[in-house]
Amino acid sequence: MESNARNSIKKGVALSLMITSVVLVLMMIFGVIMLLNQGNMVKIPAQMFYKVMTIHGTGMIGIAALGGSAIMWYYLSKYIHLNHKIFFANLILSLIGVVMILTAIFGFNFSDGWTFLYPLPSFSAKIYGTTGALLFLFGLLLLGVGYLVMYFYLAARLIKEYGGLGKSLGWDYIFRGKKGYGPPPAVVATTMVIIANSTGILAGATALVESIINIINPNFTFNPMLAKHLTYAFGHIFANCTIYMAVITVYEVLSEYTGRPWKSNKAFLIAWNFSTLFTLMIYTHHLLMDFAVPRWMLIIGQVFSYANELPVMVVTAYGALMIVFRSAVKWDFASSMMFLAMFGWVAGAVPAIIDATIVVNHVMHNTKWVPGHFHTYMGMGVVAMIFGFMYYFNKTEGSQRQTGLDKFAISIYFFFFSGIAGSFLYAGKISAPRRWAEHLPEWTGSDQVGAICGIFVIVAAIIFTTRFFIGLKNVGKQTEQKSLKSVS
Ligand code: HEM
Ligand SMILES: [Cu+2]
Repeated sequence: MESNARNSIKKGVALSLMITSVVLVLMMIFGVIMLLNQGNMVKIPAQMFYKVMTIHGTGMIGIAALGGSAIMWYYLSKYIHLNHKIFFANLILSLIGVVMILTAIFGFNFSDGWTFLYPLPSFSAKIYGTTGALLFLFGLLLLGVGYLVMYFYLAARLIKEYGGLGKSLGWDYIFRGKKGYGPPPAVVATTMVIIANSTGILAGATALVESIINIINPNFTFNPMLAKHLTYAFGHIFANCTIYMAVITVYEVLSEYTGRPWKSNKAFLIAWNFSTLFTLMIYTHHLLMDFAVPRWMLIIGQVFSYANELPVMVVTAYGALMIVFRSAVKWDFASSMMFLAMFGWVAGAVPAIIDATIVVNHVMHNTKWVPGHFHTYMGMGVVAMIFGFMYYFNKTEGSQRQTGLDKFAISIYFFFFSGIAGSFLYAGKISAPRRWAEHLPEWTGSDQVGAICGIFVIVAAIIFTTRFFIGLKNVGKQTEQKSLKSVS
């Protein structure tokens, strides 16, 4: 029974990873198309650029969340019993949402960006008709509902197993002096994500419903500033949580490869508690340019943005160094990816910390500096963790064997992704604005460098993806053999 349930989860995880890797490649192609256009190497109509930008942003964030969820389910199901139907329910709702979003963009000209900032969707509904805007907003809402169902289910499971979310965040050890180690890191991280992301999604759903009502009946209007708060609370938290789900595989892979368990000591638990709190507080760094926002809120946004990722990043990076130090770690695709992804995450946080400073933000926030920051931590952090996990999963459940091609692809991926991120940061430094289809001649050089790097990154991603699909052939057989072994 138990191993059957886990097998169904593995199948779900394999399916999600297949979808994730293919969509990643497609979205990367869209990314290169944008750069080719900005760099005047290929010309597409401006509206097409914004459609591509909308699908690239929505698709990338969505797929990072899907890949992260696959990681979370795979490891969490090692510790507690999970019902695979919930995982599939989220997957199906997500896919329906994605089809609606694609139809909105390419069938009905919706091109407002993934952040759907009110009242933009209402404006575009007036220009291009309500169908596109409504399809997009309902599609996102459906995605959000899928995730909420999944998080509420996981919350219920953790409460049952550990006696409360406080307990699964290790409060017994932090506040009540309980000795020993807290729940497994996978459980701690999942609890954090449940709390933060449910809050974020509820905020986002409120903003979505507001927009939908406004489009259906324009007499209902809403305070745009409140809508911006809700929208960015959602956007910030949802994007952030992708890494908090994906990082679970760093803990698991490094501890397995070194043969040293990654224990939740007190520092680890405290760090995750702080990050839970800070992640909820700091979205106001997206509103630093809005003079109507109370000053104290902006100060919270600034001060705690500095502090936000630091605790978890520090315990994770330090923990990763310590667990590997003088261990007999086997360096293969998975462990190297995890290690490099730690570097990508840390490197990506630096420009964010700079940007979260109010004075700098006024100059930098609408430049390509910001995409420079999040492409670093998402591309070389989250997505690298997902690719690393794909390899680990395949090696453990399928038939993946390391080859020279894999090593080559890893180097290509990191080298040229640094090129993309560097070209964005440089464009930010020379004041190229973000989200502009047309660039001035002095900016196009950085776009061209970015586009060329992007092509190499796509090549690496195609290698990862093809290798993953080929290795998956044996997933069923291997698990059968393994469960036979565990029976006998
Ligand atoms: C080959 C890799 C990639 C390339 C070439 C690429 C390129 C781009 C470009 C040119 C933009 C628009 C920048 C501007 O504002 O002018 C962009 C935006 C964005 N990208 Fe990427 N990207 C890549 C990978 C990724 C990855 C891996 C993620 C996340 C998992 C991601 C998430 C985003 C998001 C969220 C936006 C913001 C869209 C918006 O402003 O509404 N990208 N990307
Ligand atoms: Cu943010």
